[in-house]
Amino acid sequence: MEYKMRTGTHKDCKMKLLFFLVVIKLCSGQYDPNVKPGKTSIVHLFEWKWEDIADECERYLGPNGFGGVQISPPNENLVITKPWRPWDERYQPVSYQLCTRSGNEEQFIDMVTRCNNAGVHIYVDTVINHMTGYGAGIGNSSTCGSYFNSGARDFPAVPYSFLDFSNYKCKSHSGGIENYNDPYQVRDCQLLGLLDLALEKDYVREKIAEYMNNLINIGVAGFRLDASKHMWPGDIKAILNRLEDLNTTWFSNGTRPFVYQEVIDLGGEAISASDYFGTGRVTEFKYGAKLGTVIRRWNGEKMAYLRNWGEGWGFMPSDRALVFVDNHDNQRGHGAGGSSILTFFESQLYKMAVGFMLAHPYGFTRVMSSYRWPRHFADGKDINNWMGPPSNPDGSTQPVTIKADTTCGNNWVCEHRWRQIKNMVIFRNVVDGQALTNWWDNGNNQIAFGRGNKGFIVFNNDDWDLDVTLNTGLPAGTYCDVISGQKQDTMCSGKKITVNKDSTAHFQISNTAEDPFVAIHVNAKL
Ligand code: QV4
Ligand code: CA
Repeated sequence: MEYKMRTGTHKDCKMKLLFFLVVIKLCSGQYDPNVKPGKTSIVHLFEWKWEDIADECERYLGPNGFGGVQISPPNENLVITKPWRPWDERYQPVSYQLCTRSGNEEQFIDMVTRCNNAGVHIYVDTVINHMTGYGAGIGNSSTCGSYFNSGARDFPAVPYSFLDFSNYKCKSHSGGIENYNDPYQVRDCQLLGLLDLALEKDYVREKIAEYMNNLINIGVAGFRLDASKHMWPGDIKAILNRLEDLNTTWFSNGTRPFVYQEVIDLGGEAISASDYFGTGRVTEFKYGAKLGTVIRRWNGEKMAYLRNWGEGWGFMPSDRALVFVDNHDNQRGHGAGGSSILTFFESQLYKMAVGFMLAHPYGFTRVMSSYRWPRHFADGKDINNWMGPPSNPDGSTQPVTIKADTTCGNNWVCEHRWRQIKNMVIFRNVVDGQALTNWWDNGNNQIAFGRGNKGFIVFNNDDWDLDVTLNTGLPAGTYCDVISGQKQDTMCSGKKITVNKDSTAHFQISNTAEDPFVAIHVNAKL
């Protein structure tokens, strides 16, 4: 089984496997997130500038146990001015040169170096299914000024010509994807009018691998493969087979890049997430959609039903899943997920959802970090959902400023700096490897569970108070609740919880509390 799932992921795997059991781990690197030992999460610093990310790695992410950062696409993209500099222009590549609104190549190298040295790894959002849209135009309106002609399918800065695109294979009327139940259309036709690359071509594979190998040599730890559903698994495999091992300045010999593929599978389509298990992890979009429904108590859902959360809810195997409460698409009504998705706009419920995700053992976790935009609904749709990051009149991105209370300015939300979320990232590190234990629920929306003898969490999402004595599994002592406060030296700025000799503890959580949940772990013992 192991053998079957992992063959072909690296050129040499098959052969080495026959001789050395130990090589299995090296070959299976694409499932392993490549975070430093003891770290368990990454954060998506959506649209941040490279110099701000470098600072954040050193001053905040490293010291607080974050394993890595997913960055916005670093390669040259179309500059869109109508509407003014939307965020999604970064999903319209013009070349593989490293210059975007986030910074140039020198700044990129500096970020990767400084973050790696701070023990925080970089994961690149890689847009390789397509180039810019067919209708993008002719000229140099791209982030490094490279010339292109989208109508002629000419991108000399790569170079790609009309021979490198897959339109000759596409059988739909319009040349775009019209029917998501036809896997050929989904892979061979244009997604949203974006020029679809012929990934079966050796030349195209080589150009993409060159780009990704450049990133690997600079020192990145892995890749989010954008629009993976629109690429044939065999083509993805052929590209990954051309990738080098990670840079040995920071990673041990033979480490393969971590790969997580963006496949939106909410069920009911011809293509399923499992088609991509052979080439890496896959985004589990059911996770945020379902968790949002439960925490909102929609459709008769209750937190008590979370008892068998994970595979028990029809999700993919935990060791294949990349999980998140919201992402840059579904927090603003793009992509899939729908109205149940929780975001920073509903902060109280959002913190509970993220807290639950980070406490629960299922999947590899990604925390979202956003910028604020003036959401404006018309006919149920947010008409401002195209708006790019906080920017200056010339279009340059504004820096992430840090206030005295450690929150961010300039409309950067920095969810990852919210005390409750930051402390749950640490909680997940502390309980890493421990099984889910001591589940309790009231049959409704009050639940609690532990992670071995390392940590315990209690939620009250009912409309009445919680007042109960539970077995926590923890050693006796006084613990600091890391949601209402945190341990500072020998003091606790939040609630204190006393765990008795028999591991039981008494919990009281008002349903009107600012954060109606409590979390304790052995590193927050007083
Ligand atoms: C429009 C029309 C098309 C027409 C085309 C003609 O809608 O029907 O063919 O013009 O030129 C933007 C516009 C979109 C426009 C397109 C091309 O929104 O209306 O097409 O540009 O000009 C992001 C945004 C998209 C954006 C795209 C490129 O979400 O709105 O499109 O960037 O700028 C599916 C996929 C999944 C995908 C998700 C959004 O299975 O893979 O849709 N998610 C990823 C990224 C996402 C990104 C892309 C893929 C594309 O997470 O952020 O799309 O790289 O579910
Ligand atoms: Ca395609």
